[in-house]
Amino acid sequence: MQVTNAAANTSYVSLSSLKAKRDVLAEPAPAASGCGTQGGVGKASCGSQAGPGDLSPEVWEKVKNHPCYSEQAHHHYARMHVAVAPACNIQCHYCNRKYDCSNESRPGVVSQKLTPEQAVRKVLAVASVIPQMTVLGIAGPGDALANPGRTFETFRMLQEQAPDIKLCLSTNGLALPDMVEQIVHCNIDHVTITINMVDPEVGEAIYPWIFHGHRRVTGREAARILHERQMLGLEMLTRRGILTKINSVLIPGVNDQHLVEVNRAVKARGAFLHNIMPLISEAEHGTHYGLSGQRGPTARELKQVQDACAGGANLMRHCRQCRADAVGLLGEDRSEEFTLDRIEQISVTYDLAVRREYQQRVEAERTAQDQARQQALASAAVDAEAIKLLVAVATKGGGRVNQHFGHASEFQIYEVGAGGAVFIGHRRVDHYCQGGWGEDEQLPSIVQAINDCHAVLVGKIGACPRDELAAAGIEPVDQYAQEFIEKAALEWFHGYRERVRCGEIIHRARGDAAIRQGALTAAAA
Ligand code: CLF
Ligand code: SF4
Repeated sequence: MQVTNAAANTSYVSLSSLKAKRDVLAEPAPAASGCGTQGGVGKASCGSQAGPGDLSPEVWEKVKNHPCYSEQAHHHYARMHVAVAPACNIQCHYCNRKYDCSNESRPGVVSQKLTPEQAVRKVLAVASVIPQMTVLGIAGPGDALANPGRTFETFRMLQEQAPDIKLCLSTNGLALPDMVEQIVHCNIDHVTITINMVDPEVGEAIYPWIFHGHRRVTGREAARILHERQMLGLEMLTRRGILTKINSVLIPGVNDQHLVEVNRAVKARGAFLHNIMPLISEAEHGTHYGLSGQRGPTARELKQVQDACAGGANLMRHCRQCRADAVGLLGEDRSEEFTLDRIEQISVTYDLAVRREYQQRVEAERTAQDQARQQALASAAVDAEAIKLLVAVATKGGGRVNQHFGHASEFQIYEVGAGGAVFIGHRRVDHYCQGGWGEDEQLPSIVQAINDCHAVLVGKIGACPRDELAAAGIEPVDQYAQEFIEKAALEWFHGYRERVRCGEIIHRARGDAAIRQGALTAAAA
């Protein structure tokens, strides 16, 4: 696959036509987009890897404990979704309405659709059990803004009862321009828009129809209207100071070469982050793409497109494509603990002081993690060698290497070089350990999932997987158990480089890896 790097602000809607519409909008607030610093290995950037030194105090306040908007925060803070929005106003070829919204959620039937009252009760129950839950998102199972009554009523009631919880919503953008004032009124600080194209010719291969202006519109006309509404909505949010994240589904052969253009177009309109996600298209989900054989990208293809967007809108790389009723840290799903039956039995004690105290402890841990990373960088002798490689990490959260290899349901992937260790993604796997014994049949699929990595850092590992990983050329490393991830990755890397330098080993590039589809659903089954 070729990915062009051409910067293109050539989106379909002309800025002059947007300007005419904009003139009727409210007085603009300062744009909320990040600063212009560039990301790179070992260097903080605006967007998901930014720290307090990279952002204005107001923006940092909004992102510091939002697990999707801050990569660092996602190790420590949780989000939850409430499934109050069942309807949708468009059709995407990667979606089957029996399943969660594929653009924001892993396919799998939403276990329970909730009324706003049930949703608020659930949020308060979760907040009293999980003090690190800081964000409520509404992300389906349809489109949040195609169900405005239920969506805004949920936010309004929650804001009254739990004002410290950040409010977040996800939309396809069709209804967005009509809803910006309500979004502002409800104090919703974070909005995700799924934008897969800025050219209706590309769009008509993704969207068979939309429902707009009391009628169903098909073909290129549907894609044109959707595109214009998405761009207008994004600009309106930027002008009102609301942080926006753009989700794009990477569909090989359809929009893979086009997403660089999308990235440039959304950056020009003030998007804070761009999240390029792999298409999920297993045939059993019953989507058009799944049934017609449209494949998702490999890990390398995904990374190539993400890397080609460097210099444009800042990228989020830690998305877990979570369910519309997900609860917990990204990558874990505790929704089963909070079904309607179960929350009836939870004594809800929403205590702001307890939550604040817990979050202060988390902040102290984050500071220690940052200091450990800085020390590891400072003690590293920088040389001219350009070795850069990937390592997989087994972690239960907290930013530490603290998961047994056999218990990992995902591995976090870091790109490590002389300048630092940067999170670039994750790979879902089935547990190797099945209740006390190793499941050898799982091992090849785990190796396939991290096949592009030179090492896997784990809290602990058994002899059998250790040997098989080594045979596949992936070094199993357990000597950094309980250490902070970046520090551990850098220390291992410097040892690796020394071994290369003294001729003990030869550095070789690794191959591609498979992105596992639907693994969370499989694990939960
Ligand atoms: Fe939910 Fe989305 Fe808000 Fe996050 S998820 S509405 S911004 S609180 Fe996050 Fe989940 Fe990825 Fe979405 S990991 S699918 S980006
Ligand atoms: Fe499905 Fe979401 Fe697309 Fe609507 S916007 S069709 S719910 S993926």
